[in-house]
Amino acid sequence: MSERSIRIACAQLGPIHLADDRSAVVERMIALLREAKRSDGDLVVFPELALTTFFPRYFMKDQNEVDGFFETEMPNDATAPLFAEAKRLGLGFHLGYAELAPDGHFNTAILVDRGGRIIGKYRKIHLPGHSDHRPEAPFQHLEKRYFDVGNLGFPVWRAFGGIVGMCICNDRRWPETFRVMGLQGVEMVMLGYNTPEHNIYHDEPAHRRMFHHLLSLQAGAYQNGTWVVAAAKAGSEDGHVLIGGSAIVAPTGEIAARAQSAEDELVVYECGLDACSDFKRNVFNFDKHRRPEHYGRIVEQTGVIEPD
Ligand code: ING
Repeated sequence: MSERSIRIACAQLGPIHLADDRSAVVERMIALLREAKRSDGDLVVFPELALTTFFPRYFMKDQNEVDGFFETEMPNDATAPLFAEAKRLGLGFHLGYAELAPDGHFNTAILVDRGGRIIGKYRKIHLPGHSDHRPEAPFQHLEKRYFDVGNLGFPVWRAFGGIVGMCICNDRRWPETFRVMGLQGVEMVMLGYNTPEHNIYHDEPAHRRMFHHLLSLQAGAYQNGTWVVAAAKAGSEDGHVLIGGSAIVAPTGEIAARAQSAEDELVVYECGLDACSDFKRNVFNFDKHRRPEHYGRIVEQTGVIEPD
C-alpha cells in the first residue's frame, strides 16, 4: 500500500499592521497559495487571526471597535477570493480568524477542503492574558476580554487521507490539548499562533520564547505520535514584535522543517502519516500503557491543591 502522506505548505505571515486592510492580507495569502501549488502542496496552513493585526494587544472600550476585527460570515467578501483561488488550485487550507457568531465571540480556526468546503471548525479553549485594562503595561493581552472560551472541544476529522485536528496558539502549551486529540487517533495537528517576543510578566531572553514554543510543539508531537504544523504571524506589527519559528514537527518530536524569516514564508514538507504508527503502536500505545484510574486530578481539579 502506498505511503499515506500530506504535502504540507506551512504559510507563515509577516506583520499585519492596524492600517492593513483584509484585502491586502488576502492578496499576500493568495501569493502563498500559488507558491504552495508550485511546490506541489496539498494543504496550506495559515496563522491564528490571520486577517488582521493581533488586536488583543490593544484596549478598546467601544465594543463596535472590537467587533470590527471579527468576521460574521465565512467566507465573506474579504475572504471569498482566497476560497476561490484555493479551490481553483485544488488546495485545502487552514485559516485562523476572529469569529462573531450567534453564540459568542471566538478565536476560531477552520479547515477547508480542496473543493472550498469548510469541513472542520475549532474555537480556542486556552485563552491567555487578562480581561482587565492594564494601562501601565507596554501592551495588553486581552484575549480573555474579547473572546469567549471555545465551545467545540478538541475534535478531529478524517480528511486529506488521515485523521487531522486543530488547536490555536496558547493551546499548544497545555499537554491536555494534544492528548485529547491523541486519544482520538490524531495524525496531524495544525495550529496558528501570534506570540509576542516580549514577556510583560517577567524578564526573559527572547531566545527562551522560541525555545518554549518549539518545546511545546515537539512534546505534543512525540507524546501523541502525531505531526504538528505551526504557522506564525511574525515580525513587528506597529512596533510590537511577534516571534517567527513556524515549523513542521514529525511524530518523532524532531523538527522536519522550519521558517528562516519573520516575513511571509512558505515551509513545505511531505508528511508521511504512517510514521505515526510506530509510536501509536509501541511506546505510546495508549490502550496498552495508560492508567486513567490514577489520573483523576487531571479532570477533577482546575488549580493546584498542595499537601497539608
Ligand atoms: N499568544 C501567546 C502564546 O501562548 C503567551 C501568549 C506567550 C502566553 C508566551 C504565555 C507565554 O503563544 C497567544 N495568542 O496565545
